[in-house]
Amino acid sequence: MSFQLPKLQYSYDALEPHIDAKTMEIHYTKHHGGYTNNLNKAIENTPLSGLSIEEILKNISKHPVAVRNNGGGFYNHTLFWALMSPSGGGKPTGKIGDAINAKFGSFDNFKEKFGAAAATRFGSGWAWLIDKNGELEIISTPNQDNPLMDVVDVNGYPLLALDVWEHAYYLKYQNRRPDYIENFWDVVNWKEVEDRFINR
Ligand code: MN3
Repeated sequence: MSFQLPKLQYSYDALEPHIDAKTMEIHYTKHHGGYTNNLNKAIENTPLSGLSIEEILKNISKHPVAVRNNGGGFYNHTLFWALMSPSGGGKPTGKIGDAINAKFGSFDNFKEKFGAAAATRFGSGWAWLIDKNGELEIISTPNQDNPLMDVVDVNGYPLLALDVWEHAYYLKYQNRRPDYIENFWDVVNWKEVEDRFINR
């Protein structure tokens, strides 16, 4: 049994103008597709074959670097696509909206802190909103590491994720990562974030 590239739930141009169609197509087919294929190659005929991705990630320090990079890439992008929607944006409401206000004071404060984590991640990586033992926290990770891995500084359950690798934005935004981050807020699928928060 091998991992499958999950079907994208919207068309490549669905997140325009915030995420352009060409970036979406290359990011999904080439990058996510590549991580998926290379993960399968890395675990083929090993004891990891047949484990869930979460089971693999939680003990990632024990596995080869190819599993860390491609397993992270597989998981992170699967999550990232689901966390965006053509009908996304706006402010979080319900339980997640309340939790964000309680922790960060306001949605604007939260956006500023999350945006700073994304903007200051040097080189390639991700910004995250996580649930750490019932407490919301903003972190960032390098490369394809994520908060489920036993190699990162702060572990938790990922609620929101933003890919800040150049491949995620360079075609449209070039070096303007802050503009990409600002546009991300217009496509965030808060319903999905809340579902993750409630069912964590
Ligand atoms: Mn990416």
